[in-house]
Amino acid sequence: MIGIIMGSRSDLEVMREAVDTAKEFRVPYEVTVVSAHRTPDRMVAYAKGAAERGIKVIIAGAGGAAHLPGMVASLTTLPVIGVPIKSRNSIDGWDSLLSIVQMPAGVPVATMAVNGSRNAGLLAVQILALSDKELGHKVIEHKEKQVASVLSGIDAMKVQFPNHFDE
Ligand code: RP5
Repeated sequence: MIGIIMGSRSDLEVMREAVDTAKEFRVPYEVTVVSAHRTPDRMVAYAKGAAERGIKVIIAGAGGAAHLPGMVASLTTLPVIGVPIKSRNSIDGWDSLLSIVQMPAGVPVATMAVNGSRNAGLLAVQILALSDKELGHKVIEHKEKQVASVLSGIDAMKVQFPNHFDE
């Protein structure tokens, strides 16, 4: 199961893509709000109980002084994927990005791009696929579909630009 958490309900718009990715790959998930600053006790309870509840990987999105992913990573041995959120009063997302990416050695957080919750979902799926053959096949299929979609875009461009490169 993937545990998807975010610092505020206002982060849901961005984090929805991580949820949609879990749904797309039919991976069980759990979603909730856990704030490092506003509900610190809930954060400790969540992080400490996550493995026992069957969570294998945690996706944590947060904006501003985004301490949630790092603090959760400090409280669990599960892999934590951080999504820096460009929230309302943010400094263009830089505040969230730097708060999440600059972890001290010993407490890793796999930091995605700003608002990169699609990739957070995909990375979580790929981690789960290491021990799930069927899911591994779905990941390969997804990559193949991606290639096919780029190639059909190239075909469409060829009509417009006759001078092109072919492998
Ligand atoms: C952070 O503060 C949250 O992750 C959110 O991105 C930001 C703003 O939260 P709200 O004031 O909208 O609840 O903790």
